[in-house]
Amino acid sequence: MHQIRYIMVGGFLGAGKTTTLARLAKHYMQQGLNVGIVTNDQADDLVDTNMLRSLGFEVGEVAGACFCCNFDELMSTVQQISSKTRPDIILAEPVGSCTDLVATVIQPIKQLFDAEFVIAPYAVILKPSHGRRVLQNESGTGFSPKAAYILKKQIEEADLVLINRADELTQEQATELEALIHAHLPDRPVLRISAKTGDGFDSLIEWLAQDGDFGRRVLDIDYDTYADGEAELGWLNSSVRVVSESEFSLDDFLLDVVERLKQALAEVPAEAAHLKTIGLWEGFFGVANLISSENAAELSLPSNCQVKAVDVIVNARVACDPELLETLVRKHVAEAAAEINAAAEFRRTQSFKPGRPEPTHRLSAPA
Ligand SMILES: Nc1nc2c(ncn2[C@@H]2O[C@H](COP(=O)(O)OP(=O)(O)O)[C@@H](O)[C@H]2O)c(=O)[nH]1
Ligand SMILES: [Mg+2]
Repeated sequence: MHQIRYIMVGGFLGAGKTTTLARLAKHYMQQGLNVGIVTNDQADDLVDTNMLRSLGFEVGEVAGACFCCNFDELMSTVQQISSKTRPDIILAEPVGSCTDLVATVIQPIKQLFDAEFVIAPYAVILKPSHGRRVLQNESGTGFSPKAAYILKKQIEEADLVLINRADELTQEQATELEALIHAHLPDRPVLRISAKTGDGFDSLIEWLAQDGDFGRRVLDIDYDTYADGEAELGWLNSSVRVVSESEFSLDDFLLDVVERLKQALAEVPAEAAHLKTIGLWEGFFGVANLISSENAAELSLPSNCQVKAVDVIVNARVACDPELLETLVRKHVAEAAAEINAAAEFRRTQSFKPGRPEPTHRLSAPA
């Protein structure tokens, strides 16, 4: 029977999951394999889905609840992809504030859909900026201890921990991060990668190709702490049409939105876990990101195009009240638009605190 290799890559908000999956998808497709990607969020209008589709990948989306709480939809989304492309590989990106995915996603796939899937090693990305501060138990991480608990639990259930953004780290910084991981998780395999440059991907691909009994590290986890930690994040997904009388640079506009929000959040202060925006118009697209207060706003995928109108999606996950987040997003998108003599029409905005995770399944005895 044709079996699908299920590769899920976890990690905190802004760790580099989507960038990693896009690079892996490209690699597997170049090998002649059929690949489907499944994205996930608590609400609709995902930057990730739009970006991955714009890059030409086959993407299914589970929106409205995380994989663990909407397991059946994860499986039906995989089935939909299967009916179109007969995938050899499914790449899945869970929500960056989720953990306990071994017990609630991997083990249910293994135990309920054993004949259809092969489970690859579960790799979890450590985000250097927040990761270092959390693992050092530093105060002033921008997150409460409960939100920090989630980041720690995420790497605890990994078969393989990935230190991403190796392109930005000195040898010393990478060694320090590795030592911090090993202080928490002695003997856990750690790999340094850069999803941006592709460094370390040969080893990652070798790792992911292994057959074996992976995805078995079921967590001992306190769901009250986990739920409280998640609920401390303000979540916002907005879609906005921006129209001007004259042409403007799409890339400058996207970067301006993120820079204005970075500054506004620093004034509150409120720590951004991940703030991203995509602008789409007539097949062109650009993406801008902010992943922490200590990183610069960056144009991660330039469109290199001038437009008079653009559909913009903003996804923000910030340690603050969702109403405040919505106020700031509306204000600064409107101001960035006014700067280029454009009008911003907010079409749909969802802002909220994530609800308590209530997994569909929780299988604590590994198969
Ligand atoms: N410099 C650098 N930037 C990266 C790397 N991986 C991801 N990024 C950037 O980090 C931001 C968040 O990445 P993304 O893949 O969206 O993170 P996700 O939230 O985990 O899916 C984007 O701006 C990426 O371009 C990397 O290895 N090096
Ligand atoms: Mg992502």
